[in-house]
Amino acid sequence: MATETDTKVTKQKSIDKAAEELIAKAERDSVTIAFSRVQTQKGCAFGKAGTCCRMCVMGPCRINPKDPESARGICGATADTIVARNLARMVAAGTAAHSDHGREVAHQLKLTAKGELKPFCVADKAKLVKVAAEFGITPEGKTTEQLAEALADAASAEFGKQDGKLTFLARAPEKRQKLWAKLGIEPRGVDREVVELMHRTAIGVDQDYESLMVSSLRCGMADGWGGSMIGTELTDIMLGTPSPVRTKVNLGVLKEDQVNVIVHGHEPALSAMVVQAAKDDEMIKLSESVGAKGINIAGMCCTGNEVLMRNKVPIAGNFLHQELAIVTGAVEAMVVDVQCVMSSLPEVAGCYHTKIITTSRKAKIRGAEHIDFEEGDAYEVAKKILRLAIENYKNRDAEAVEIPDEKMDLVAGFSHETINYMLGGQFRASYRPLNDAIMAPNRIRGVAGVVGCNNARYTQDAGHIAMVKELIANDVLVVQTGCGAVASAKAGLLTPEAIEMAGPGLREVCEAVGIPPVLHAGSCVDNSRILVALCEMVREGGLGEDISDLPVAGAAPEWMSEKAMAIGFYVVASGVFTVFGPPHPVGGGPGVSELIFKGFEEMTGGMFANEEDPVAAAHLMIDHINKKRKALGI
Ligand code: SF4
Ligand code: MSK
Repeated sequence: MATETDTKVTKQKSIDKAAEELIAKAERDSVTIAFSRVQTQKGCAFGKAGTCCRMCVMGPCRINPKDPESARGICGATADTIVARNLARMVAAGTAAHSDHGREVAHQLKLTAKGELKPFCVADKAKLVKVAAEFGITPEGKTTEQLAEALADAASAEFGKQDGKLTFLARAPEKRQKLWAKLGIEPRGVDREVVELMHRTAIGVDQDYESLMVSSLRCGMADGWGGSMIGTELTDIMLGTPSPVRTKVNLGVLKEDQVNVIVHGHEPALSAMVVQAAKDDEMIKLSESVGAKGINIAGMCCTGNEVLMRNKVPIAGNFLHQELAIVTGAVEAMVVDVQCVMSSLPEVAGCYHTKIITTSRKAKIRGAEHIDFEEGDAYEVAKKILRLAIENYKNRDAEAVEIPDEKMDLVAGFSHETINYMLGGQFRASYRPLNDAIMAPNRIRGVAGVVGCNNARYTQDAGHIAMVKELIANDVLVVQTGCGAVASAKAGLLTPEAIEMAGPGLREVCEAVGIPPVLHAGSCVDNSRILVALCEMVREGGLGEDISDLPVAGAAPEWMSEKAMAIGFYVVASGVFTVFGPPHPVGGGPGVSELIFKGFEEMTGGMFANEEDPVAAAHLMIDHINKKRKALGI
């Protein structure tokens, strides 16, 4: 049996002209980047099918279903057990990542409340009061800081809780909550679900693939309704709840005559401070003293999405743009925190003059400079980072600079609260107009969440753009987060002008309300905003009693991260049909495949599908939306 997959690496590397230009420059500069490494990393057929087990050192065991002699691992594990364990570990890792992010935000809110993380303060007091109430904490007799500290403690306790259930589950429709209770997938505490799933997947523990998959649903729920939701809500309280902003996207936002600093990763607190410090007179003067005309901050990946929505900072790109930004030769510093930061950055930076600065104790990279950001004076840490970048400006080789001309306008910042206000107005905020537009014939057919990453094995952004265009042309309102949102932004789909590409019904509504047909709702953890929006749609009435009744669907057309798998599991557990582009690594487990692609629907009302062709995938979503419309009699 072949050990290499037949995974084709698509010939066209990106549909983004800026990427094409810089991929060519990297080649000329003899710099190895993901777009070149993917040509030599062929992958493994067993890994792709999910049938390689490394849970103990008697292995690795690889299951070849066509060969009876290798139908089981040494311990007797079947293909389905191995496939389920591997998939479950992806969910556990993805949940851990989002949730440790959420935990960090809770910790930062507590430090802020105690005045130990300067100069942060509570930015959204109204949201603080509202979220605190959900934890049973009243503002009476408390200062804003005391209330914030009490909420931070309560939110932190959600991670270590051993019994009961997560507080935010109460946001879901009653029918959904009852179903979760019946299925036994209400997460007790975030950490408990991750630890238990890791335990279950160790050699000789849970060997029943169905039991493993149900536990994975519960663990995923701990992400979406736990860690991620805490991350989103507490970040809003600390840094401000996003509202629509208009700015620019793509590598053309870098400036030839300024000190360029890119903030990259997922946790935005320090980056927000870097943005603020870049406006400091002292820093501007310092940049002028080295011959620059100021400091230009640009975002990347989800830290980029966060500072884009709250600070109107232009965003230089999505996941596969991170190395390309360095290849421009115009970036003085790339400041990274956690997640989706390529290990290759110091090596690529070594070919130019860029400084890679890690800032989280949890995420260090050999060859990068580390500046710790944990507590104390964040503003001083931000200034220290900027000083390094400014000093580095003199090392820029003007000959090596090539900034693509590509940049596009975008509107971002559609938090659940904003959608509410925009649809219903400041004084009668409501989802009623959205529900009415869905219930009316020939207006909005339904809503799709198109989220997730870039994947170097697929043409960058092609899946996102083809899918989103097909959906809006068929009157489906699209909500996006993460790198998918950035892909659409680069293609001009996040502008009000994109209504030209929308079907007549969607176009009419977007024109009336003044929104683009594709809404940027934030970063990866902000998929929790989509959950809240779905709950509101049910609560508003007329579209059924549960999330699974809604004419909605989800997709991750270019996913690659374990976090995307965790998101998929909580979205399906919440009752939403979800299509992944790159296939789930379950091809070697017929039982697991049958369960996640069919059986889950009977259990949760949601299920997975795989479809690599983005237009065909869009039609799976549209068919599902039509099915739900029919069931609702609309
Ligand atoms: Fe092989 Fe079983 Fe060990 Fe996995 S747990 S490596 S299947 S012996
Ligand atoms: S950054 S998880 S590549 S969306 Fe959130 Fe992008 Fe995927 Fe990372």
